[in-house]
Amino acid sequence: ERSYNHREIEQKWRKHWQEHPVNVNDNKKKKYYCLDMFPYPSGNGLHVGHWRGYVISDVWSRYKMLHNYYVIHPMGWDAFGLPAENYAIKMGVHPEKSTNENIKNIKRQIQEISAVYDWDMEVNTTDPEFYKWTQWIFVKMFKEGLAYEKEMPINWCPSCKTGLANEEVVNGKCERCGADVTKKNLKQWMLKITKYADRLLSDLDKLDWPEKVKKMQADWIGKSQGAEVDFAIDGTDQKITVYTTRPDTLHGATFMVLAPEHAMAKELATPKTQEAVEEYIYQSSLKSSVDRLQGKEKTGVFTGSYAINPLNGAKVPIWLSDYVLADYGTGAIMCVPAHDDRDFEFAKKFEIPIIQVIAKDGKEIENMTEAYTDAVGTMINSGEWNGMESATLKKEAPAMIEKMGIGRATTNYKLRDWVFSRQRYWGEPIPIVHCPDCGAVPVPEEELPLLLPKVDSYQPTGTGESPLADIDEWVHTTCPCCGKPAKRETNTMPQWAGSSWYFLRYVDNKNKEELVSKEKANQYLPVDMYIGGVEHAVLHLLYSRFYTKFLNDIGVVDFDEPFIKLFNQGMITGKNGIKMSKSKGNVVSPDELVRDYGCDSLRLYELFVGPPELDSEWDDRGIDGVYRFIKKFWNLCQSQMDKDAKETPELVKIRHRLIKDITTRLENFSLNTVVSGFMEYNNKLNDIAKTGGIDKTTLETFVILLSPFAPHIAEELWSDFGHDTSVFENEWPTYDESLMVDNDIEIPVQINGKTKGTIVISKDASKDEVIAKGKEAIRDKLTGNVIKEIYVPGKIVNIVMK
Ligand code: ANZ
Ligand code: ZN
Repeated sequence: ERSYNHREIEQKWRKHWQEHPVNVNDNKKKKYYCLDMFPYPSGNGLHVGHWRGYVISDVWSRYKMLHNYYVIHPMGWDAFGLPAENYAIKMGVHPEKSTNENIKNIKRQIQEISAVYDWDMEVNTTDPEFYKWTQWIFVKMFKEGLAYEKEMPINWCPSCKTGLANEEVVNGKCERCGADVTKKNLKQWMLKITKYADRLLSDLDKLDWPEKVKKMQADWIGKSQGAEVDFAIDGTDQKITVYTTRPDTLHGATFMVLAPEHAMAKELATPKTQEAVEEYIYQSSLKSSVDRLQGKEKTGVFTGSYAINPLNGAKVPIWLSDYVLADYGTGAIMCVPAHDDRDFEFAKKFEIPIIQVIAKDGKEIENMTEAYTDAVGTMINSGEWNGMESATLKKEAPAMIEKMGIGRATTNYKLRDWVFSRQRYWGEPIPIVHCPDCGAVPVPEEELPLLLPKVDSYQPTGTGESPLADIDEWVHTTCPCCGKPAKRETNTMPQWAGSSWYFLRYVDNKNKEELVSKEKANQYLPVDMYIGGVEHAVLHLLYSRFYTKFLNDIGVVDFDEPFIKLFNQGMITGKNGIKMSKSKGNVVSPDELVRDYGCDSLRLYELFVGPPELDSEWDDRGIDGVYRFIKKFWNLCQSQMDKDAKETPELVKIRHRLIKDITTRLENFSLNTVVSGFMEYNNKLNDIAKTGGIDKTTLETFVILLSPFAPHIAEELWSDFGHDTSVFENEWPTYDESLMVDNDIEIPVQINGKTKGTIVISKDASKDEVIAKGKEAIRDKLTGNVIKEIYVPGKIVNIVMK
């Protein structure tokens, strides 16, 4: 009998699979596209947390292979962007060099997982042959009017010295470095993702994604329905339009608030208020939008002007306050302190009247201590609307307002257009030339890629210009349109650009003519299963859906959703649930674990640590248990291999139960319980083996079931069982419920009424069979003369002795 030597076996099979790939496209099989969120090749290498997602996706891929699919399972590198650039600056090496070194190291580490990645499909977002198409998509968007320039206050990270998308600002801080985000006025390239807001929202219904993620996307898109209402400015012929989702409360509007950035904010000031108004506008410009929304105490300034409520003619003061955002709705609101929390707080602080217009139980509240925000109750203090139900009115008011000519029904989205420029070096140059005569002109498609010039100084400038602006010979060019001297755009694209479409490129990564051929796209896409961390629930997944819809619209692909099914794995954390990171000093590298226990054990342990969708704490010591299981199963197989034991009804039953348990748990992605299931059944079989033999079919079935999880040992045992094919050429075993029912009963065996043992036997066994088996079980205790053998059917065997 051979003992288990993981190093030898794993080396042997890795080499073998390289020479004889197990996942081959014979053009007859159905396709299955199982995609990992591709890694960012940072300098720290992989830790056991990164392994988790890759093991899950590989198990799933191999499981699909065993269902006779050709599995598209590619891997690549998302290598442009801030983290790579910051790392390069810290280490004092050029980002291209450090990125390539990091890729090499991480690729080696990923190969240790022994996943069935098809490295011929590899892509790298910083490869000119790849980013040519990232730029091409931008040019197409520009031509379709979806990419445009706009001067606007953007989120600015003073530490990373670059602009950030809204999505990259978390609680007012830079998602990358944690610095407080401020505002800066810059001319930006924008992508009109808002044009797709409705489709991005309604098509969520088509997706087999976790509900939680769909909800996060829906909330981010933030569709709301209401009305715009026009208020005249007292004493002028101008008007201010507000956006409200509660037009039913129009009679209760006792003041109006404009965002400090509102175009009319300054004009509304009177000589008396001018100084205070300008100071307030300046102070607000220093705050980020999140700070403003979460600001603890309301601040504001009275402009000195009044607006006229178009419904009842009431004269209401116009204030400025930073709780109103300039870029949502119309940047101006009518304030109903009785029914809105923020307005209530503001009115209390600045002593503005509060008029209740919805009565909950028909009664007016004497002294309101908080706003009543439900649209439930009867209208009061509302002129002709008195007595109506507020919920009904809320729905009908927009149309009524439109009829009266004082406003119109509108829909608003929280989703903003995507700020697409970064003032940094390490990204795809935006392929635009600025011509004094022709304006912004795209680089001709046949001239792409527009290469990122090699420079020595790639540190951020902090001026709001990218380091590319310093390269004169690059910046100065001629206009593709009129040929006159012109300047290149010097901003680069955000990190998300390449990852928004990379999954399309894998299947046709060497195509020089097209981003992806129609034929390949239709053959292999969309992605059937996408596996990655939940931290990408909004950003990356929303951008990818937007890009796919755009490419569908311009005829590049025939589908409009990229990822049919999504699985989000939880994080592996260090002790006490702390995220693994170099700075916390709690990073566990897979390298030593693979060396000491083997890839198969680490793969199983990655799954065993906990439910895959939840965060799980890592404890190195636990891997021992998995290793023991593998060795025990190995030894069982080795000891039974040449025995040629017959299958018994009990073994058939166990086999079918094993198949069912593993299959249903795997289908439910309950991968940790798959592993515990293997352990449980392994123990059962070992117990049986103590007194009898295990038939080959049962052991081979176990090996096939184990193969997606621990591929090396499965391959080795499969070959030990005498096969010269790969274990992955099998079909996933199926089970038969009827063979799983319990036909066996347990019967105590007694001598003179005292239990001496038990037997397990078919409930249909005859009296003679039962008694023979019973006597056999207590043979060494049958020392006297047997005078009587009693069998109470299904209950008891009693041997009477003298
Ligand atoms: C009057 C009113 C009365 C409101 C009431 C609410 C309750 P969502 O669902 O988020 O779309 N609002 C509109 N534009 C705003 C802006 N630029 N900044 C901050 N707040 C703004 O909410 C829309 C509601 O948020 C609008 O309805 C408006 O206040 C406010 F009892 O108008 B409401
Ligand atoms: Zn020109």
